[in-house]
Amino acid sequence: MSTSVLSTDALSARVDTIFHKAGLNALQASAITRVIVAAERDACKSHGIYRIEGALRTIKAGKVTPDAVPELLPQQAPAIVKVDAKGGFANPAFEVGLPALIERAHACGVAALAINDAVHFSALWVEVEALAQAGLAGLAMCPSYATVAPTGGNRPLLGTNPFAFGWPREGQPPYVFDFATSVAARGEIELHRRAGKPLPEGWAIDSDGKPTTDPEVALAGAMLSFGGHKGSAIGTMIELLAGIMIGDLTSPEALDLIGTTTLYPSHGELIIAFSPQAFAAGRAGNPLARAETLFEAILGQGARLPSQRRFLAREKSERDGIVLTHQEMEQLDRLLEQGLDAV
Ligand code: NDP
Ligand code: PYC
Repeated sequence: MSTSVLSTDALSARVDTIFHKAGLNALQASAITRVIVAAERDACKSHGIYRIEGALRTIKAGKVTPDAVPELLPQQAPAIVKVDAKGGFANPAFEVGLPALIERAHACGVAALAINDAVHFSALWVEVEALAQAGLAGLAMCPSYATVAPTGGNRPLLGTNPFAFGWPREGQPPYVFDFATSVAARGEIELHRRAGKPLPEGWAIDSDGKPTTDPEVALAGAMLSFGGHKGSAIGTMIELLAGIMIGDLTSPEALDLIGTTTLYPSHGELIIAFSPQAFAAGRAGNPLARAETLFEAILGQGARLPSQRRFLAREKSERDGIVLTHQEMEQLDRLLEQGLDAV
């Protein structure tokens, strides 16, 4: 298979140009470029450059506001920061809310950022990593659109509802996990379809509720929650906290609004930041040092930490460049040349 190698800057320039040409303002284009390129750099293919096409389709369909400028809303409660994404992508809204979230979390010990009216398609680890860089532990979560059957059910209702956690570490990358609450992200099913590969068993059911390993059939049927009833309950919690509680759409409502899973859904997101130092104040031991003992014990058994693969991939990409296949390069060239006409 022939491949090309691009630096992070070179890939960013291409992706940013694609989005500028598609009509996004600089704020929207640069924020979604950062998250897509970061995913590609970290070998998170399900949320890397493959996501460009979906973003272009969503722009072309008029389902995202291309010139949105997210607004940090006036503070109504000391530990709640709210950003109105104004119909733009969630990523610039997060960047607008981040400084206030960090400041409030250090001041109050815990604070939350609610993002409303955002179009969402990205990985969440970027956000909890940004909090960890500021010395904060963080949780991030959002609904998606209805594609996952609740355990015991047989039709799409919950979203693939991602859930991410970050914990700061001194002198090394943070402890971060980030996963869909479905067995796999929907992007993984699409990547299997494109590669003509069957799905592993247990990922999905067909429209009659029977198990399937055919990606096409799975996309028309329903995905399954990870860990059965446990993932189903966590997915439901995310609908409650990051949908209903923040006054935004649930996954079934988001699908009803957009009417298709080929465009990106509009909904909210909830990010919670905790100051380990504030919570541990007055108790014995430094929380960050105690966490290291736990991580060492995990590693000591031969297990790996979540994100370890990703940080290694990042190191390699930063050292050697990002490797793209011939097909991926062709696709980038096509999107650069044809813009919205390509989708
Ligand atoms: P994965 O199953 O690929 O990975 C989940 C997490 O588990 C990662 O942090 C991963 O670290 C870690 N992990 C994997 N294997 C091991 C192991 N053996 N030991 C320890 N840790 C391990 O994630 P998903 O496919 O479920 O999700 C991928 C992305 O999709 C996420 O970033 C998520 O935010 C995004 N997503 C976004 C949605 C949206 O609506 N915006 C919806 C659904 C998903 P590592 O990366 O190092 O392998
Ligand atoms: O991969 O499940 C997914 C997904 C849905 C929306 C964005 N990513």
